Amino acid sequence: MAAKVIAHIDMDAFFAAVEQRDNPSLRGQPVVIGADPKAGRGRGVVSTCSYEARTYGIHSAMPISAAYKLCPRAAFLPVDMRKYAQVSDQILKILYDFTPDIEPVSIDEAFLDITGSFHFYKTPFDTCLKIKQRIHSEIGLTASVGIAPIKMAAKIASDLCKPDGLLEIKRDDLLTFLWPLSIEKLWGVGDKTRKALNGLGVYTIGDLAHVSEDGLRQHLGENGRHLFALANGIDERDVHIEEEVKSVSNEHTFERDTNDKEEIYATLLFLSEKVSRRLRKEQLKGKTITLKIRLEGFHTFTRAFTFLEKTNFSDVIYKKARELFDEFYAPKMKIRLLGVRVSHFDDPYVQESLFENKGAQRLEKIHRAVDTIKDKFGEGAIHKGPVHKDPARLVKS
Ligand code: TTP
Ligand code: MG
Repeated sequence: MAAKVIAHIDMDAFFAAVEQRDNPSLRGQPVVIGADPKAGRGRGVVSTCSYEARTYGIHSAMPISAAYKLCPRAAFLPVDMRKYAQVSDQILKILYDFTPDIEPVSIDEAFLDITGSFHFYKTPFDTCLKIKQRIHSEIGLTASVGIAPIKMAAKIASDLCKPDGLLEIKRDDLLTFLWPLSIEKLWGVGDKTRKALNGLGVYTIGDLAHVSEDGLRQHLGENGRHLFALANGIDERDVHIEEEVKSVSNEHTFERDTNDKEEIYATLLFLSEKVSRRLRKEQLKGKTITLKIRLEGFHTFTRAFTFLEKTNFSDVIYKKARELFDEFYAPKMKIRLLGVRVSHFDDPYVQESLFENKGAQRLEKIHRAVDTIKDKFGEGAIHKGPVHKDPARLVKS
């Protein structure tokens, strides 16, 4: 198996760092992002906090009231997801300048397979230094980066060098790096497995690498074999890149065949929004919109339109889908199923900024912010235009 070079990048105190960037008076101060503390009686938890606040013992997921007790003078700020999602997108754009082989893991974290691209910047270390520098100069934030031949070690490395760190584990040093670490650092070792392993006298990754594989399998089953491989520096998981998508579509079958225009338009809007959101998630834009209409009796028709420019905006998709429907529809037709599809993509990694005007970029940001809210609070959180009478019926068919 050819040696891989994997980088794991994770932003430092992400939400808090964005707030400190945007408000200089917060820099160097304890900052807690999360629920409202209401003089120590607030409910809810800490999302994250600045490194200054961490010296007081405050950490993510702690009750906000406990954080307040530890440091009442800290600045307590609400979560501004819209802003953080925008910053996250900007960071991702920088990463795509270095390689298309990216697996975003969370809002502030991604794996990069730089095996085939690091030579542009001489070494993996220089490549990741450049990434850190660009994030710092263009976004105004610090990131920590781990480099290793396997994903797990890259993630451990980025964690160990925080904040603002860069740590490379070379193939020859991989086991020397891993073996002194506690087994909790291994992926897939939770509390239960840790206790089971401790019972076998296994405390470090090195201990695990030296027990018998068969014995481990007896105690832990298939997971035992997997952990044994990890402890020996073998992790076959590649950076997971989305497979090429040829089209993005969504369909809805009505419970009863309908000719109610209001219901039909609301369904088209719902389908357009879902397709639009999927497209943005996959970083895709398409030129062709296809409307699928099935009438009572299962006769199915499609109507398509190709734009001059690619889009992933729900309003554009909806408007065209509705036009196509109106052109097709004749009185007395009863509709059984509707589908909206967008296709005709180019290379998703081709930067489009040269062709896009500022207005389109702004619109895209707004769409992404809405996506984030829907991801967090569900499909019903935000509606544009007509609201379907009974959204519960509109679950994807
Ligand atoms: P993390 O990367 O885990 O934390 P962090 O970036 O704040 O700090 P570190 O320097 O240790 O990486 O999470 C990224 C963001 O996700 C974090 O800024 C806030 C959010 N988050 C929550 O909302 N709740 C949580 O429990 C955690 C862990 C994170
Ligand atoms: Mg982070």
